[in-house]
This record gives sequence, structure tokens and C-alpha cells, in this order.
Amino acid sequence: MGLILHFGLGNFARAHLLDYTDQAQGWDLVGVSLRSTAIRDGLAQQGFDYDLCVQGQGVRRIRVLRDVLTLPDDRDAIFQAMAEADIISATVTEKGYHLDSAGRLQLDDPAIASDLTGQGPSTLIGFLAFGLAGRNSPVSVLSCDNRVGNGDALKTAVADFAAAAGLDLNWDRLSFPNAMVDRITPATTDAVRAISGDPMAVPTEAFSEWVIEDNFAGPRPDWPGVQFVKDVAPHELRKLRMLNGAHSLLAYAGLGRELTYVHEAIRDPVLRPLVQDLMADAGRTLPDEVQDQVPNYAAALIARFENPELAHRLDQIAMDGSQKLPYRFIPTLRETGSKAVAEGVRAWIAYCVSETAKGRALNDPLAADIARATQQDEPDKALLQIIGAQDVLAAVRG
Ligand code: CS2
Repeated sequence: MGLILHFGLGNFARAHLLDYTDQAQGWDLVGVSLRSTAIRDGLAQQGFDYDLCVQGQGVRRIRVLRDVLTLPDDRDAIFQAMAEADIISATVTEKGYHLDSAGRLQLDDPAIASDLTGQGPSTLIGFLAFGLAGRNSPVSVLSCDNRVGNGDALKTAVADFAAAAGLDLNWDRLSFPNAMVDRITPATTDAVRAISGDPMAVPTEAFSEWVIEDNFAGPRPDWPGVQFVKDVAPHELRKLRMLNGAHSLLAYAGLGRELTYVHEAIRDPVLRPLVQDLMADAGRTLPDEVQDQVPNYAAALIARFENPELAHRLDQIAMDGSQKLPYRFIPTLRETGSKAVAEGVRAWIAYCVSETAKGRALNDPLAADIARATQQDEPDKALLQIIGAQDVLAAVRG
């Protein structure tokens, strides 16, 4: 039996990695929930099984999860599982990597600084550095987050931490495959719980995609439908700039137009052509080998966004903008001067300004900096500075 130890048990992981692994033979999966015990408590009541409500296909009962470990009680058990796992995977969202805009670990970030004291980690990065130090059997560390070069980013974070903490890792036995992950998975609503009868049910779409760099240090499951490739970058850029870029445009511009859901925003007569332009502009920045996929991919994305049954909230996508925009918007704007992307960035700025003016704290790890920036004489300039994108100020001002 192979073992996957997975950090981050939000809806996305439960609709993606866990669904794929449930369909593969011979693997167990133990989850780690670092930030709260709520998911562990809910799942433990039902033997860690839960319903995946796949839109248009019905319910699949996912039974692959063996246990969920949480802090502070299970720290030793987490290290024990790290010593045994063949694969350590993660969905901790963009901010869980604690990297600065130059891609290096933020050693002065309070959570990282606290992990560096050696009193028992509480971040993924701290766990990986301490847990992998001294381990000699092969292990693959698999990021399933929406970052460019997610495996490389995770490796840099762990290496920076290990260097600062004076830890020795056996890098020859470790691999950090890059991966592109895709499945639109909204938060669970009361309606979903009521229909399925499972309080821990996860709603998701039928579509699902996973492209992984073929770079595993040890064994891996025979996950159905996964593409193993030499270079993930073209797929990753396609997905981040076209799907996620369009999502963020719909979120900020849609909220500005007082809409609530993705399916409403994509039918809005102003937003729909903007999204089509953004996808065409983003498509032009992609490597040659995926160019022929661009038109069909764009059309398929629009159809996915139109799906009313997912009830995907725009404010869910609007979260953590400072962490998302650098991959989703800025490269397309730099490379093409896209008017649609500039509109998206302006919508993000307007969202930051109006939320702050209403006295609401943004759901963003840089919320305090953002709130301060909105008070400056030139809020757009100050906000772009926060995300390392001062160079696109003129394009944003138009
Ligand atoms: C969304 C993503 O919340 C967001 O930022 O853009 O979670 C998106 O739904 C997924 O990446 C789809 O695979």
C-alpha cells in the first residue's frame, strides 16, 4: 500500500486529488488540516468518507481518506506520517508558500519566523523542512496549488527555510514535480448539504484536469486520466492566464456591477466580451505547442462559467487578490498591453478602495498593506507596488 500525506483539506483537494486517488488502486491517504479542526471533526463523525456531488453525474462516495491530523495535538503523528509517506502533497493556496514577489521565502513572516524558532512548526514549509531533514528514502513533494512552477516554488521555500534553520535535506532523494490542477469547486452551500444529506459534501463540476511533470522520486498511484509530461509550463500558463485570469476579471468587475455568481457575470453584456478579449490576449502569450488549443479551450471555459448549478460566488474568487494577480493578470498585461486585463486590474483596485471605504477588511494576507495603499494620493500606484507590478501603471491608467 502506498501512502500519500496531504496538507490542506479544503473543498478543492477533496474534489481533485482525493477523487483521483480514490479511483486508483493500492493507495491510502492521510490528511493534515493545519489551520482548524472543523474539517477533521466533521469527517471523523462519518469515518472520513464523504459525498462528492459531481454536477450532472450524481454523487460519488469518496472513501480514500484514512485519517485527518490537526494541530496542536497531532504534531508527532504528522512527523511520523512524513517519515513513511511516498508522496507528500499540498493544497494550501497561494499564500501558504510565504514567498515574496521575488519568489523567496519571507523569513520575517510571523508564521515562518515562529517555525524557525524550532518549537514545533505550524506551516507547511516548516513541516516539510523539519520532516524531510534526515529522511533518506525517496519522497515526492507534490504541490496542487495554482502557482506558476508550483513544485519549484515549494522547493525554493523549503530550501530557504532549511538554510535559515541549518537543516540538511537529502535533495537527491527528493523531487518536487510541477503540476497544473483544474476543477472548479465552490464552497459547500446549505442547498448542497440538504440535497445530499451529507454535512461534509463537496460540490464540483464534471470537468477535471491534472497535468503533472513526470518527475517522481518514488512510486506514484496510477491516477486515471492524468497527463504526465516533461514540461508542465505551457499547460499551467494556459490555465492560469485564461481560466483563472478570466475568473478574477469576472470576480472584481462582476462585484463592481453588484453581481453575485460567476454564471451571472459571464452573461453580463459588458463582461462577456471583456472575458473573450482577455482570453484571446492571454492565448497569444502562450507557448507555440498549446496555440492550437486556445480557441476550443476559450469556448469550453465560457461554457463551464455559464453553469448555473455550481453557484460559484464571485466573492470567493475575489479573496487573496494580492497573491493571485501576479500570475493571472500581470504577465498578459506586460506581454500584450491587453485592455481587458487592464480593466481587470482597475476592477481589483476599485474593489480594494471601495471595500476599505466601507470599513470592511479584505480577505487577503496583505489586507493591512492594501488598506493603507488605498489611502495614498495615488492608490493605483501604491496597490501595484504591493504586488510587484509598478511597471504596468501606465497600461492600467490607459
Ligand atoms: C478560482 C479557482 O477561487 C479562485 O481563485 O479562480 O479556485 C478556480 O476555480 C480553480 O483554479 C479551477 O481549477
